[in-house]
Amino acid sequence: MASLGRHIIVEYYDCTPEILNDVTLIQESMEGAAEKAGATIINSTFHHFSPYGVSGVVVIEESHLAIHTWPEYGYASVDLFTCGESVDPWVSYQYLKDAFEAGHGSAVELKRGEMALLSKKAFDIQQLRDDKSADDGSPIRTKDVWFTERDDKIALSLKHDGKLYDQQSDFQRVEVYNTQAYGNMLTLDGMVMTTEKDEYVYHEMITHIPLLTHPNPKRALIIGGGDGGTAREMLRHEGLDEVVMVEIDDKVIEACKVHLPSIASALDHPKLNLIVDDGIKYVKEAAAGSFDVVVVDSTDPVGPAEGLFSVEFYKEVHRILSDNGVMITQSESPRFNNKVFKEIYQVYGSIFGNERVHCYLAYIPTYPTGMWSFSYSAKGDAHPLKGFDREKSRKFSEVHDLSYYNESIHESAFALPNFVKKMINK
Ligand code: SPD
Repeated sequence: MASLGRHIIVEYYDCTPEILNDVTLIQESMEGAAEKAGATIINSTFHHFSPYGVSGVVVIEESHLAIHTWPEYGYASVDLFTCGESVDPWVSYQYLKDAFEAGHGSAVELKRGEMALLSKKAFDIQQLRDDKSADDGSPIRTKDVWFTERDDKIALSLKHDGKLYDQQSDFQRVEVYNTQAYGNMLTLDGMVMTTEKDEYVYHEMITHIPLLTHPNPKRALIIGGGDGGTAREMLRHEGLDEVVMVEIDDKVIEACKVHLPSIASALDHPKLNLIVDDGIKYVKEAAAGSFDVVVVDSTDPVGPAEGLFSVEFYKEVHRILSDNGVMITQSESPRFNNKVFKEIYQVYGSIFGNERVHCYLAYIPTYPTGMWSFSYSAKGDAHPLKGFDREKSRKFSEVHDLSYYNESIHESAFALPNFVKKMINK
């Protein structure tokens, strides 16, 4: 053998974009390519990036296979590096070409570690031996597959054991991952929406703050909220006569009923009027003064939710609120989406009046930066803190065995750090 290793640098063009964006499929294909070529896998690590792209590596006893994909260009760049005689990297090359449905592939082979240029050094092999192997001496195989949500500066990664649901709806890509730390997790267009283990923070905070401070809420409206968490929390309030929920995407409802049943548990509740339609249209057509509480449980302001962040929409929400009505929205992260965050509060202030708009915070580990905000805008005199009935809130939290909300959290959530106050002129 003339060299220690063979390194094939590969380009795959005109591949199927959906395949190149599917982290699980790519991880399986890369592992399959290693096995087919006769390699012994030790570890694999794969990341999906939001909105597109996968990077990963399979470490084999005989070196590694690495990949980076650009689904939007149908392009993948792959390194196949093997050493020894037992593995043929060209077998992996052909295997991956088929797996990615590449229209065209090109590859160059480099010899790594030319024997003619090498000479053996003396060293104590015992000291270099890795003790992380099984009793029989074989390496222990591990696998890491990661979902990553990121912008160009910050990323949040969650390790998962695979995807349970994956559908392109008319509006967005709906996926459910089985994460190791946070249980099943819903993502829309690659952005984390909710997870089984920390959903209670968001859903308790978006509902109980308005419903425990509005003087007498009878009719409530949820715009979005297809996972069902907001409806589940609202329906704990027995004084409500009706909760209307308008979700645009029936695939979100379907995915959550099957894979996030603890969150979707109230979607068949008799007091819930669940409508699959465009929330913007619903609000436009609703009668003036017809709701006491409106909760906008939206995704981030991209894709189908964009219109839910417009001045026109909020004016319509203001119109359909009753005299004492309260609008609550998820208002993004002051740290992550600071531009949107500022704009949101300017718009609410211009519609409801700045003194009737309040911001509160909660800590949600699976959202970018973990610091998340909600807005409370009152049409009339409802106020989140003035006249707040602590005892009623304490009892409510105790009776329903809530996991995040209680009377002290209610009050302290409105205490804002100075940098947040400054951003929204409070
Ligand atoms: N970046 C995450 C924003 C998610 C807001 N909506 C979550 C829906 C939960 N019902």
